[in-house]
Amino acid sequence: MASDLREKVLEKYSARVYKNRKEHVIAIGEGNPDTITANTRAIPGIITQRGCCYAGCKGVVLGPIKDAAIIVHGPIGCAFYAWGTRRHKAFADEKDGEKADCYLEYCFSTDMQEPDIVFGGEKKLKQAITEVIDIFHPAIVLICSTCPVGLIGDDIHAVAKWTEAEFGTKAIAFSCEGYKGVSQSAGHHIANNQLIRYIIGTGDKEPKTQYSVNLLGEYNIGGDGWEVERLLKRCGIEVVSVFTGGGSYRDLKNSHLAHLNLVQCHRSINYVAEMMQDKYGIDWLKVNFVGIESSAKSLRDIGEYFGDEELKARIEEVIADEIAAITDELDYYKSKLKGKSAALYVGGSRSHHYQLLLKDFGVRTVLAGYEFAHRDDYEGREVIPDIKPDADSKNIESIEVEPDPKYYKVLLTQEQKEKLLEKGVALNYYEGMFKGMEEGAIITDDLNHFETEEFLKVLKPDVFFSGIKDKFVTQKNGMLSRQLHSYDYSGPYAGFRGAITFGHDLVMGLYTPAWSYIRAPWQKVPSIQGTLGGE
Ligand code: CFM
Ligand code: HCA
Repeated sequence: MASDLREKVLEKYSARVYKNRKEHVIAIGEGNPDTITANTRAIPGIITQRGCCYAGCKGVVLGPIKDAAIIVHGPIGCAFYAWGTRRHKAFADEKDGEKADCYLEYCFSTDMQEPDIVFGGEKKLKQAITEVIDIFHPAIVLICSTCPVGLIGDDIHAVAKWTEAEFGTKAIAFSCEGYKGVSQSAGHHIANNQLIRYIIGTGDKEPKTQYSVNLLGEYNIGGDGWEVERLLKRCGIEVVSVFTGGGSYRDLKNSHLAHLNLVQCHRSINYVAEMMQDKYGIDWLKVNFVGIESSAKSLRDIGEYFGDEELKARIEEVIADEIAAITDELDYYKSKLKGKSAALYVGGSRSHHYQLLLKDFGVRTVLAGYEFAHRDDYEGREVIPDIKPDADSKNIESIEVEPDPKYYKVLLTQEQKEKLLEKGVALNYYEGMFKGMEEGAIITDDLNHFETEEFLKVLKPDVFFSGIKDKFVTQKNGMLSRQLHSYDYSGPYAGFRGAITFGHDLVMGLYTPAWSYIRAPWQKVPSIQGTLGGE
């Protein structure tokens, strides 16, 4: 039983750690609750796989904006981490027949040193901004702070104001010090807040067609965003802006003029979707372009939303054509993958989305978890526009940084829901990870290194999908590892064609079992073994 396997892993902890972790590790079914504790502090001393607030703000949400000069105010290591590791891609746009500005190849930083910590770093930040503007003339400067900036109190917001007054260049500051919140998630929120405050709504370029969308939470990892855009364009749907993979300040400015927001990664950008709904009345639709069934469903949902018969017919044609083009390969990869099992551990949405793609190939998920997701990413939720917080409700969910009462969400009773549906109020529905996972599978929130190794030993999946931090220990234990953050430099995996690339990569890995032939150093040479201390 999955519950027994869970106990086998967790029982090694001290009583205090056990009590904490058992709320984050849930065996599906077997009479267990379908609720989980998430988005709480990692236990000190435990090797979590999470990142920091700065990684979520600068690395994830802002990093891909190609025409912004993003200056990291902090040590160069932080600047490098959030520049050179995440695999978002972009092309410089054409502007007046020439290549427009694209700064993704540059890593701008104040390279903070000890004297800056002692005497303050604002002077150095102003110097860096002056140099960037002199050399590149960017349309916008974004300033991101790292931990020491918050500790010494440099006022980056005042420096942003100074930049605008001194050079007439738009500048926005992000107080995204790494230590804020409990993970990357706080950083997403900080980035989202500033985007809505200072960028969205500042342009006036109207969409060219009546079916225009923004693609939210699509970061173009391995070219996924390009594949999704290709599909949408084939259907006759205009993409106004992409938040933020391959996206630009030039386009984000006009995003409030689009007809609909499509949300791919809900975790990192739900705040923008909801704030745009509130401020500009733009509805949002949760989509998922990972997986064959999911991609088809997402396109159909868009057609339903616009309700135009011609558009719906075109969407059906595109789906049929895309599927016909991959059928032979799909059948082949299915025959190779059917019956295999997988474990997935990624940030905040892929561990759910990729289960659906694996299902398309007949691969079972035995364990899945998120680094920094919130309860709704696991349990699902319905978002009702314009419902103000109800003080008596027991089910109020809050956002962890700068809570704004307007964005508190109330989970409704079935009766309330039906009433709203009768009135024709659209419910934005977000499925969550629990639904669709099989009885006996295990969900792990904030999976740590110890649990990773132990769960892989007891569950023995054929492949572990995760990130760079746990890749090598997985391989050294003789198991196939595939990275779901960077796709191990393959991709795109989105859409119909992407599914085939994914199937190909997985078959290649599983049928080349090189890692099972190696013996890890600790298996050859006796090493000291310890046990976790109890209380
Ligand atoms: Fe969204 Fe992402 Fe993810 Fe995320 Fe990330 Fe990423 Fe991820 Mo790495 S925005 S939550 S903070 S889908 S960087 S593109 S792969 S952990 S599962
Ligand atoms: C981040 C970025 C990351 C890290 C990937 C990994 C990404 O969280 O700071 O750990 O392999 O996708 O690049 O999630």
